[in-house]
Amino acid sequence: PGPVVCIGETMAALVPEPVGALAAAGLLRLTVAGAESNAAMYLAEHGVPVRWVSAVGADPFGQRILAEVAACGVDVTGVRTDPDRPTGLLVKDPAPGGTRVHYYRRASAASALGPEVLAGAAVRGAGLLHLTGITPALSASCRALVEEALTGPLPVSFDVNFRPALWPDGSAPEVLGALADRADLVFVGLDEAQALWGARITAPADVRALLPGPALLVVKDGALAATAFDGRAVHTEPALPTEVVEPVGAGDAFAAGFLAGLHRGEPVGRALRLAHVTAGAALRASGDHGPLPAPAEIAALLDAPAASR
Ligand code: KDG
Repeated sequence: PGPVVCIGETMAALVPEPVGALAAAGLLRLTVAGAESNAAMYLAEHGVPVRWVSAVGADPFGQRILAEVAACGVDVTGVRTDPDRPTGLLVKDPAPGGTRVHYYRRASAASALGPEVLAGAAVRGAGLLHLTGITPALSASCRALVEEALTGPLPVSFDVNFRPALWPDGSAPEVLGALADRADLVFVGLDEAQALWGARITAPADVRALLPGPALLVVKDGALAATAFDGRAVHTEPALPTEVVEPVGAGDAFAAGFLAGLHRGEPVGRALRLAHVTAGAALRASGDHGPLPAPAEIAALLDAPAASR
């Protein structure tokens, strides 16, 4: 198959170092954060040919993002540099119950992306488009991009990635539900599905009942397990116990691991396992992107019987 093409915004990201409350921080470490480029970076590290399509400002944050994403082996030739709009910024405020994120991204370079990128050279020959529910919240043109991708000829993988701060008008349940149901492969958290579509959702099967469209639906239940519905069977894989330094980015890593597994021709259960292994790399890092285990360790984790993992 052709390369995976990930499309979406990436921001410069500041995270307190050592990890702790932003209001008390002395030092902020500069990293890179963007759901789709995070996925692209992990995909590249798993050896999957991958391109990232986006826009950054003509500024040092944009240069830094391009350099970091490219350093992982991602093709960034489809990222345009916008002379008139800045790169967005995200600041993390880690707390014991989870990380709060503050966005400075309105009118950013990437918010001006639109359906025209789908006709660009970087999308030509793609085997799969990977998009998330962040993009339709960014602007009308970004939403049109996602809509058009879902009506186009290429298969679409869609990570629901509900970010409440991006949906002040409350339209997320309807918009994200309709988009997700038209994708070929969907990732969604059980807690995220509950937040979007109501407390009556208590199990992965309830999410499937709401989203019958995707040929493959993966429902993640946090640190417990993930369940995939592929139209024929239901596959559940327990998560791997790991230290959690800072959780943002784990969902993107999970999606990349799953897509990498499918790309290698692994059965769905092993692709879920590779997804958990990849998520662990993000969980153990203060930024969104952390190092993958060595290939031999990954292979051992994939082959280990469930009880010993
Ligand atoms: O999944 C992690 C992303 O949410 C983070 O990297 C920032 O892309 C981001 C966003 O828009 O929240």
